Amino acid sequence: MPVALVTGITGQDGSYLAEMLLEKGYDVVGMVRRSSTITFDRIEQIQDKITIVQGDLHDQSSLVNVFEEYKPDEVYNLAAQSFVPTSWNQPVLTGEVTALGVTRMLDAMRLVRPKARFYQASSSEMFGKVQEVPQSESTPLYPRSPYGVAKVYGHWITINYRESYDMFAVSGILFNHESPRRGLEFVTRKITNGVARIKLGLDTEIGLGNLDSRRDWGYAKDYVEAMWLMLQKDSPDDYVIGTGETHEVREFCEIAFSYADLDYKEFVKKDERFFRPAEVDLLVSDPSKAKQELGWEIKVGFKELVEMMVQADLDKIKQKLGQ
Ligand code: NAP
Ligand code: G4F
Repeated sequence: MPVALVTGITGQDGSYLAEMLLEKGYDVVGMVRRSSTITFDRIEQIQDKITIVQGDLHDQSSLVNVFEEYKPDEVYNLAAQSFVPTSWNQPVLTGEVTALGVTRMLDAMRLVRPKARFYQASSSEMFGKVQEVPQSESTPLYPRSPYGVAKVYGHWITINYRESYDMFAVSGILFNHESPRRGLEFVTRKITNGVARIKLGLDTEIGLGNLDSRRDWGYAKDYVEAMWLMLQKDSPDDYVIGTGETHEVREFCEIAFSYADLDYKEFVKKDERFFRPAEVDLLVSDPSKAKQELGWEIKVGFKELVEMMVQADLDKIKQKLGQ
């Protein structure tokens, strides 16, 4: 059985990717960082089917050890400090993990498993102040946060290792993707969790920042399929992955609240704390290369995604309340 190493397996994407790889017959090795409490909520259901190993993107020898012990055939580097606002508060840590962490992974692979295939989780945040609409693989990059800057480094070091050492290393430029497993601080889950709490009488409002910004939002489960497809190609290349549609945060609110028979205008309050020092106003992908060369398509559209997330939060909270 092929062995897949997944960093960031405890995160949203890592959990969906691990489930998909298991279905395809891989031995899945998930790298987790040491923590004083276990953070395995998203992988509880597959914990007995995967191998968990400790390692940290800060620590080179831990990565080399993982490569030596498990000899992966495919490596998915999903681990990162992935929350954009935190990157202004912790810019150095974000650079260490989200930027230099990629080099540490690539270098461990170069030394121990140079023939393995490497996927880097790059981001549409790299387009930032967009230089072109829609954004494709050839759109110039203009990041607007320390996170975006770190991802640009990760993107280019992946290409550089491919070109310098002839390694099979690809960069997937993924636009925002969401799910019921999304972290609670990201705007989509903050809204759907807030709607559920308001509907069930636990809260009376949600404080949000910029409602005008536009994102290209897809379903995370569709996006992990694209990661795998990129590593099955004959030769390595980089791909933009997104829906090709863009929606305002306001529109996300409208659909989420109306699914629960509520009017968002009554419950969403402006909160200055959630505005950013530099905003990414508009993201919209041109995923035509991925469609043509990978045969990749989305299965879940925007409205379905929003409603799925609200329903999942309603179910989760009702279960906690014993309803
Ligand atoms: P996520 O839910 O925030 O997961 C991040 C993962 O990285 C977690 O498993 C976390 O572990 C791990 N991690 C953080 N610091 C680490 C370190 N120093 N060493 C080892 N592991 C560490 O992120 P996601 O939404 O699944 O995204 C996956 C990747 O895709 C990230 O690189 C993100 O930047 C990128 N991306 C995401 C999107 C999106 O819309 N979701 C779009 C484009 C790119 P803990 O559980 O211990 O915190
Ligand atoms: O949900 P967000 O925090 O996601 P953001 O910044 O787009 O980043 C996500 O997608 C990237 C891909 O483009 C990933 F690389 C990254 O790791 C992450 O997964 O914010 C979306 C938008 C922003 O414009 C923000 O200003 O929502 C706006 N927003 C308005 N009120 C808010 C809030 N964002 C958050 N997190 N919280 C608010 O209260």
